[in-house]
Amino acid sequence: GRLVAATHNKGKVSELKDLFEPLGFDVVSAIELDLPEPEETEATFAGNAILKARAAAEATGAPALSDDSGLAVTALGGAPGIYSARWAGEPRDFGKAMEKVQRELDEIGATDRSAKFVCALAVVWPDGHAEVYEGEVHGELTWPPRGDKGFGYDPVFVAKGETITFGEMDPDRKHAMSHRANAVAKLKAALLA
Ligand code: ITT
Repeated sequence: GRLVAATHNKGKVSELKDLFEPLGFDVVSAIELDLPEPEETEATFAGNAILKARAAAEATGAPALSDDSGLAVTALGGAPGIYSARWAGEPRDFGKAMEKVQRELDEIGATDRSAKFVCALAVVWPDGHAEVYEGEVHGELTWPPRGDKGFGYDPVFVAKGETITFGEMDPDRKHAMSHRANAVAKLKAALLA
């Protein structure tokens, strides 16, 4: 059936299409549908994910899938976290956002460069029922940024056991190990149960 990807982020739309079309869903994005972008007023990834999916489900009458995600840096107390997109300013500049992370780590002389990506995927059905699944991937931050694949903070993130950044990695390989892939696996298990 039809599934609205309740996101305005082109990187996420492309990853969600790659992940859900093989399951037989006809994925159409909030960008294609020209849906308004709701303000993210919740304090958690899961809260914001449900808020975004609910807005799209209500606007379209179709089931909606949203993704709220971000980078949580251990030495920064989990920042930027739910503010990961907002650290890139308006219009979004992730070069600046990555520099801000690096500057803040320098300022506190951090030796711990561990970080994780977190992804909360929410599905809201036309009857209003909501489900949310979270996935994570742990790794280390590198500097300077490397690679032009992926999006967002990918060029500074090296997943545990890897030597290249997500920005240097083939999309298929990222999709097999990412926070989004881990959340998708939980969602798939629930949908197919
Ligand atoms: P929507 O709310 O419309 O979905 P957004 O970009 O504003 O788009 P978020 O509020 O969830 O989405 O912000 C998440 C940010 O975290 C995103 O803009 C990226 O910079 C970063 N991020 C999330 N997943 C990522 C990934 O797989 N690789 C790199 N950065 C990622």
